[in-house]
Amino acid sequence: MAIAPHSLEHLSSISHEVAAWVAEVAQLTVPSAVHWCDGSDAEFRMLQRGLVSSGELIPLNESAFPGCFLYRSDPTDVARVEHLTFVCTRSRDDAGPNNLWMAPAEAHRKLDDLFRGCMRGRTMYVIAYCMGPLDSPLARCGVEITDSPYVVLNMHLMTRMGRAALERIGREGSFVKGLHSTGELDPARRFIMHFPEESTIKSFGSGYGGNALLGKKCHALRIASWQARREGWLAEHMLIAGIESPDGRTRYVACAFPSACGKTNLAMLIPPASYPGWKIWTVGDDIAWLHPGRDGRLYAINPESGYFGVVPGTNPKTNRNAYETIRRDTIFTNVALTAGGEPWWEGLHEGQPAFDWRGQPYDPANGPAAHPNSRFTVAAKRNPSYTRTAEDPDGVPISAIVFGGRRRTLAPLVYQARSWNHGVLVGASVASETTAAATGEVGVVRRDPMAMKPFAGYNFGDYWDHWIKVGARLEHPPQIFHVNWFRQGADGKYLWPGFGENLRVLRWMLDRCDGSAGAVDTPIGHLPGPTDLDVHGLDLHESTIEELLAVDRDAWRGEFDAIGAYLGEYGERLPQALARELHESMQRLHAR
Ligand code: OXD
Ligand code: MN
Repeated sequence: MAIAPHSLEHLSSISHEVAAWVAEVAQLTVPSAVHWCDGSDAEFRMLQRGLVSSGELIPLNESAFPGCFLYRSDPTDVARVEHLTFVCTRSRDDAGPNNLWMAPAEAHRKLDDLFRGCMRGRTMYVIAYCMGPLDSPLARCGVEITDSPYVVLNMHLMTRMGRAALERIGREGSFVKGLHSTGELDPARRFIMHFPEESTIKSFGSGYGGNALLGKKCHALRIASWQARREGWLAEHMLIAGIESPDGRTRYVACAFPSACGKTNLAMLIPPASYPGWKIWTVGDDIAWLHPGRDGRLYAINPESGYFGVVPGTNPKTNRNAYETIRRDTIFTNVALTAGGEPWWEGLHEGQPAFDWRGQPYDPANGPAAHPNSRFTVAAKRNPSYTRTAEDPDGVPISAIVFGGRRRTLAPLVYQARSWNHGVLVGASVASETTAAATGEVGVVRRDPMAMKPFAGYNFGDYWDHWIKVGARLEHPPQIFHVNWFRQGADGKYLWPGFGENLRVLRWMLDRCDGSAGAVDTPIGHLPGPTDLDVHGLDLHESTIEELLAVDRDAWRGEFDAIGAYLGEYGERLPQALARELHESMQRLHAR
């Protein structure tokens, strides 16, 4: 078996450490061949052709969807598996109550037993990748070893991978090690293990995005959040968008919403007709790495270079940019198929499904035609609202941080935190209804601090402390807000029109950052007063606006009791400053 990098033989800078680790993994997993990915388009097409001939990738209607393919995953392997995802630190307390924990030695033993000989008869792919622009000092590299060519194709779209990343690793010497095998896709032999102290990930038994594209959640959030704490920055589950106003200024926001709560839609928002001269630029739709800059502001890079977005619901009204982006050079996973070989999903509002996501003739009795967590993978540059600033090595300056969740009741449309530390409390208090992005019950409210519950690679108590410390270093910190686009009336209908109209709310936030918009002070923060939010031209009854901006003190007292109980679980690790914010919020709520 050849383990020397054929296609990369002219590369003298392959680090000894990468080569040694690849040899060690090959010895454990016994592949029949080792392919060092060079990241070229020729390689991408070659792997695509291979998957088409094995029947794993289905070419879609070439005239309507040029360069697009459908991939059907194993029906048991369609989402992240939080109940099988572990953080393996020497001390259990470092992983915290927010993570499942296993002792590193035990986790290595368990996983190495699974990996032993698992690539027999398969090719092992070595993917060197860079999270962030290749020339950015804020970017970090990793190497994923996988036996899944589908993973290679996705990593090609989602990261800067191949030769250039390998060269950077050769120069820097450091990289995150990610070992992945689909195994037999047996849910009983599926684990996603993180060893932050060793910058290592081991993932076995799943081919699904968040479990298998190790640059994404495993590296760019779980391992990176640990590295970020050590190095003084933040790795967050946030979109990054630039908002250009008619005066030509572009200001950037970073927004943390739980999975499948509209980050991609907001990042690609198209301003409504009533907002001429406004434009939204997409820097990222899922992950932000935030660094204090020398000028006292917070700067963000998007470590990814593609989107792995939720398909259902995408249509020209909800997200025209995404709808257009995914009409070419896209990998669809688990969508339905029309008789004409076009992809189909619920909420598309055109065409008819002929085959469901499992490939069975469509029968509504079997549930949705497309899986609710079906996905598109596509390069970010395909997006009409893509901006070159996504390649800026220094990142973009952030004016506002926005937290949000999916709440039928309670949380108003928008409110602003009083200060950075109060904003950390607002973020730590995020709760949201669960979605199909993770295996488990859907629609149950759970605490999801900073939308990072599934992704923080260490104890949330230490994480909030780190947030507070980062804030203290910022002379010009972003303002912090909370939004809830999902508030429903008694009839179960959404109160706020959402989508493009969300720009009205973003505008209020930016005006608050400038000090030019009004607000009323409430116990939970600053809310727009009746005339502060631009609702001109919206078909919204005055009472609906009142409901959207109402703060029900009784209900919030109950909420804060629940927040207090939740934060109490972090015991001694809960930072004093956060406990103080909590106490002061409660006092305000109980004041007459
Ligand atoms: C994602 C997720 O895939 O959050 O982005 O699950
Ligand atoms: Mn996500």
